[in-house]
Amino acid sequence: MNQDMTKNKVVSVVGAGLVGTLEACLLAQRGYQVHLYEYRPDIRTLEHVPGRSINLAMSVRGRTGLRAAGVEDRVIRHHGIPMHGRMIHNTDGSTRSIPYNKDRQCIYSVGRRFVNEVLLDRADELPNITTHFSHKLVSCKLEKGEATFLNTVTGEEVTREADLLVGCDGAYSNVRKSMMRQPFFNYSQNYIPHGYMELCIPPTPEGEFAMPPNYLHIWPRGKFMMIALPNQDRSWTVTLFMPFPLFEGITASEQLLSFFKTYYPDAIPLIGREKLINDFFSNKALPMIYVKCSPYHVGATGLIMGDAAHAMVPFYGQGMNCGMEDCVVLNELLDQYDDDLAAALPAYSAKRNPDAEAIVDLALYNYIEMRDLVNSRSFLLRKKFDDLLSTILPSYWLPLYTMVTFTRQPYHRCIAKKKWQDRVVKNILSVAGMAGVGAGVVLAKTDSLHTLSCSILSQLSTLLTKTWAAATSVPAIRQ
Ligand code: FAD
Ligand code: EGO
Repeated sequence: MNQDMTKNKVVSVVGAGLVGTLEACLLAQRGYQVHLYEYRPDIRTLEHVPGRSINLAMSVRGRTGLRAAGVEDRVIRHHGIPMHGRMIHNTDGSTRSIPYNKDRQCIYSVGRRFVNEVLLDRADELPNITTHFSHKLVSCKLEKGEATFLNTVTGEEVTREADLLVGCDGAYSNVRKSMMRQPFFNYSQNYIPHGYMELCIPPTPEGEFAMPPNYLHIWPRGKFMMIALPNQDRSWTVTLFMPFPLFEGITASEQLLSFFKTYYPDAIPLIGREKLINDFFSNKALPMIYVKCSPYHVGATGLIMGDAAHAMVPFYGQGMNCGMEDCVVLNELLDQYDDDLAAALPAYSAKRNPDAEAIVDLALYNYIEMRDLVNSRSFLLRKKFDDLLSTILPSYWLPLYTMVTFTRQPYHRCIAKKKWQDRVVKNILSVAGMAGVGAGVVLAKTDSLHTLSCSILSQLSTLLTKTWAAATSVPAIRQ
């Protein structure tokens, strides 16, 4: 790291959420003079933080980001609850659990607020970060690194010109909005028909978790689905996903109860009948959006990261993880280019865009898969099938979820490998089919047994050749 290149450079980071605060820390560690601006007041001073999803699933990509800022242990040890597998809830109230894998790998349930606070505390430890809360970005000139903020306490407007302006201002990013005027900037946003609502399972009267705590609980029901992640206070945050018209169709308490009796009977006593009714009708179902755009930079002076660059639907638990990995990738490129922003920013866009779009697609694909898994049995079956193959071929057959969640292989390579796996499975199935036909012929014409076994053998050798060809055509398969 070349502190001479950075110590006189000023960076404005917009948004002190999970990604902005981490990015501010990493830039400050490199020596930049960082100004971190946040629309909200300092969440550490608030009793209740308004906004989305209370807890999140943190996996290896997010942890790598936290480690770079020196706070991985603080977050994981003090605020993380390990989840070693999923627990699937059937409509009859019975449950089945499947561990993530044999090596006791796990994901962690972390409170959004805790993670944000640890990162803000870390930012305070770095003398070259100045935080500005209650500052709302109102406009910016990316090609000059300039941004204007409204101080929502005093009503004053302040403008800062910086060497670099980094937009980490979330899915509805204002920084991104101003990128849209740049030529060759491509952008798309889509809403999905589902909304989500957060409910809560309180601790038992004894102050214990009401369900086994070290699992991600899932109620797969086709078009509706529900999950629950544990909180540090031994409550659970339950997230109900369903199409908006269905949310809107539930207008009376009896309707809600009969819906839950049919699909989530075991959840009624856990949440509590009265609390369920209260919380459901005092909450609002929230929309889910995904965003793709490129490039992520403007010259050597503007950049967007995190949800601002690639908001995704939450069905893979990767939004925060991907955003934190963004910070790691940029850090590596700044190392590589000796903090020459004119070189590092285009390299970042080029490197990160295929991976960010890959996980946006994967999350969407999972949304469709989850929607089609109408019952717990189909969910379990699919997971067992994945596990079987990775037991047979442990070194290079990892289930997609495992690759995405427990490795740092680039997301686009996870997709390439999954496509290769699907081709292999298809070939195996087609050979098995042909063998089946062959067996039929054997029964009919026992005297042609020899011919037939020759034909099966030749099919098998074709399969092996194809599999080998496919394996060697994806260089990523052999790490
Ligand atoms: P944000 O967290 O949105 O932060 C943006 C910040 O910018 C905010 O503090 C905001 O106040 C500030 N801001 C906005 N506009 C302005 C402005 N004009 N001026 C100044 N400041 C501004 N991810 C996971 O990895 N695992 C999960 O399990 C998971 N579950 C999820 C469940 C749900 C229901 C949802 C909706 C998302 C989930 N995510 C999950 C995704 C995760 O929440 C996001 O990817 C992550 O919060 C992105 O961080 P960010 O810092 O880019 O944006
Ligand atoms: C066959 C079976 C194919 C988020 C199952 C694919 C997602 C998908 C929203 C879980 C875990 C963290 C999550 C698994 C699949 C978070 C997650 C999964 C949900 C919903 C979620 C898994 C927050 C998909 N990880 N996951 O395998 O455990 O499998 F159910 Cl609705």
